[in-house]
Amino acid sequence: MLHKVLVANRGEIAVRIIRACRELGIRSVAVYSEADRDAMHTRLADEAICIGPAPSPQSYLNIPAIMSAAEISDTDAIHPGFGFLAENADFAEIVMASGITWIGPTPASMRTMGDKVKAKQAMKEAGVPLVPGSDGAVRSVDEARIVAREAGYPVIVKASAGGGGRGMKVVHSESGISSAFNMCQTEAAAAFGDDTVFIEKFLELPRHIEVQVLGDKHGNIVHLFERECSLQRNNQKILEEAPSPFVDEETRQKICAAGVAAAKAVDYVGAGTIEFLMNPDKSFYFIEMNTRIQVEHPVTEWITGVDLIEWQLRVAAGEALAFTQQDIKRKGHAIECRINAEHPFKFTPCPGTIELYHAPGGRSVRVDSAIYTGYTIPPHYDSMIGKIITHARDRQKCIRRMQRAIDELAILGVTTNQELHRRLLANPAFQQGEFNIHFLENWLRQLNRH
Ligand code: MV4
Repeated sequence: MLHKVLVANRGEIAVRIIRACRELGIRSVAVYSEADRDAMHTRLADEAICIGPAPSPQSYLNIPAIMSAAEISDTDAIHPGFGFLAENADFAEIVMASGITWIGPTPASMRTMGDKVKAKQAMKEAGVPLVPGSDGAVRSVDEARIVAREAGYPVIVKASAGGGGRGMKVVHSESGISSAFNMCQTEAAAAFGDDTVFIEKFLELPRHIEVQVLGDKHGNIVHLFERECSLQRNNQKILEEAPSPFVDEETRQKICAAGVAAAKAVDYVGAGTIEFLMNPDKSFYFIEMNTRIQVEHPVTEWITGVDLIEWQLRVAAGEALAFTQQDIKRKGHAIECRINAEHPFKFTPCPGTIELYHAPGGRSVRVDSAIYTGYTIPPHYDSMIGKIITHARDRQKCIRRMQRAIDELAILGVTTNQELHRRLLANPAFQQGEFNIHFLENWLRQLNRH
């Protein structure tokens, strides 16, 4: 097994990884910026090394500083968490070239999935359903016009190097195709240094459903069912759950098999997520794969009993999965509410000092956070300061449990989105499971009008 893991991240995910290491008897090394001297991950790790000033390009994205910290601490593996360097294949390669174990997939898997045109080609060959549209890159306005007419409007023009909602343009009729194509190409070149774009039919009322997969270095790959991630705003998820209230057993079997096929197509190692869009008729299509652990992994951990961070560490060390697909059973329902230090309805960030923090507890309530009374949230990073996760036998009980957990939560000194969660959990459409990726934004527009 691994002896010492450097955690190249901060916040609640760094704490989550440090805790997993401690339970496995692995020493942990935190790296921190000058703004994170008093951060929980800095305090909780066995060792902590300052890697630079507050701005992330000079600290959490500073590869030479992180590699120096790995060297002086005699680290034998690096866990990137999510965000920052987690999906940077060059970083993974540098780590491995230094004789350090990379806790994640191969750089080749990361590169294929990071390039959406390449990813879609691999998925096509693997028989994973794709959104109708261009077969690969679209190179000219004339080609764009032909492809869009064939797919039927509305269409969406996407940057191949984009993802997570960056570099996309929706086009409603042929009059808009040339400017959308040109803008998307120009913006992609500027933002990603790659002007490759492709076109898909724009799905108007889809849900965002994703499949968790886990692979080892011996060719074994399993899925851990799906998560419902439609409740988002500006491509930031607010509340996630597992299983999806919309997915029936037959559809579940199909979408999870598609997730495994997608992972197998790139010989996937570690924890990964295949994102799909699902239409109201339950047809579903691959959109992208995230080659990292995700924020919402706890809901999957709770319905399956599998510790995903533990298995990231084990498979990185070369262990084979100790279970097969048939061993993984789904039990009950789990919901996660992301707690952000921001205005609950305007979404402006609210950094500052937490004067009082009281976490909810009790039966089947989990809190993953990196805050404490007296902690000052720095303004330099993400506004997500923690997550509350609840589990129960069924969705209704799980919602009730989350309502009582949100009511117990007390954070004074900074404004959080606690009130947004209270309102959302009480919403009849949410309670009925009747929503798609546009629901939250439409509902907020209504709320803000009154
Ligand atoms: C789409 C789509 C509709 N049709 N593709 C946004 C994030 C990136 N992962 C892909 N995205 C979308 N791709 C087609 N063909 C709508 C979105 C989309 C979206 C997807 C998932 C979750 C939230 C979203 C919010 C806006 C748009």
